Amino acid sequence: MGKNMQNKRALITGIAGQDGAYLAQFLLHKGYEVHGLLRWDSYAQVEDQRDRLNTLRIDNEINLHVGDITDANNVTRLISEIRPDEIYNLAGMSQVKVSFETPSSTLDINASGTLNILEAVRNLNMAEHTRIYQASSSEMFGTAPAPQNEETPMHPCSPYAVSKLAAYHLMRTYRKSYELFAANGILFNHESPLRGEDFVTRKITRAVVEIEAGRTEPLRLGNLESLRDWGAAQDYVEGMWLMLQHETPDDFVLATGEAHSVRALVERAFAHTGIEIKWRGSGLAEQGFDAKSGKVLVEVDPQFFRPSEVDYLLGDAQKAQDLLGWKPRTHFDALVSEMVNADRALLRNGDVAWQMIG
Ligand code: F7E
Repeated sequence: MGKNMQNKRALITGIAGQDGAYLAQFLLHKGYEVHGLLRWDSYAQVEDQRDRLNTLRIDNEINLHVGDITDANNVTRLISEIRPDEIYNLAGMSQVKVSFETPSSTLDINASGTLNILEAVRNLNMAEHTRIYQASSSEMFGTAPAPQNEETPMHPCSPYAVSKLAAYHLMRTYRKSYELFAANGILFNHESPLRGEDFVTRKITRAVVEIEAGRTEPLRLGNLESLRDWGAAQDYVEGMWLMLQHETPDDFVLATGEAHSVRALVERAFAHTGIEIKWRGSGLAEQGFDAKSGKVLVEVDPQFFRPSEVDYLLGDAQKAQDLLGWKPRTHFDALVSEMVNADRALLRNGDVAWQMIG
């Protein structure tokens, strides 16, 4: 797709991820020329990264570049060649549990990667031309009491959260020091049928449809008590865009204002297939079973616990509503139903992968 009347050009790092794909789709609809960064691991990996863009049937409409945000030279060259009006930095290591295993690379990708983008825009004297969005995270609040908003002091408790908090402060520092248009979107959990299967929502919806189709292995999960504010990714990418259209750069929470436990998510997803889950036992011995057949469908597995857990995230997105006119459209129940239905369709099409789910 070429330039358009509006002539706006966006660069999305992390375009292969859930948010990258939906944001690309959203910006294409708005008439943007969309550029996206794919990480180089191997040729096969680069091809795999097109999966979500293929699913949305937009991969031919995007200018894809191979690169790496941890490579400052690469980032500077790409930004100077593309000269984007808007950069959405969605690239990152996004798995909180994995960050405990790979803290150094997590810091490198999430914090130094963001710094590379800020420095490139500064050094190329593009501060007046280019607006930057940073994918900050509700995980930065950590153990801070709920509900959390832009004023809540942050108490991160994972390498992931610390890396995101560093990037958040770099954005604020560059905004103040160099008058860069640098906006942080502090997004609470947001999900969709394109969510990776290692996040709890998608892990649950996939397992539920597989169990419905005859899988006998129970679904194994970690902490059933954690509370999260789960919204829909497609609603949230619109909020990212709105932040860069605002007259001044600022920080905004995007959230639904409703929290549910992992346990409630399990119950809701099974309910969608007509199964009522009952619980017995406690701690690691707790089991979820089918109220009708008595079959054990859910077990607790210590391998899915984290060294330290964020118990309760519940966002207050009043500021985004007041200043950006942003509001989430999708309710939790509808989101879970949509994800279960999408996984059913995938399964019908022969995409059986329950051995991948732990
Ligand atoms: O975990 C619990 C787990 O991995 C949600 C990322 O997008 O949102 C996401 O981070 C909760 C946690 O997401 C399993 O302990 C129980 O309390 O789906 P999750 P997350 O860690 O909240 C934030 C906003 C981000 O920024 C991140 O990038 O579910 N949980 N059992 C489990 N979680 C997983 N993954 N697998 C389990 O078996």
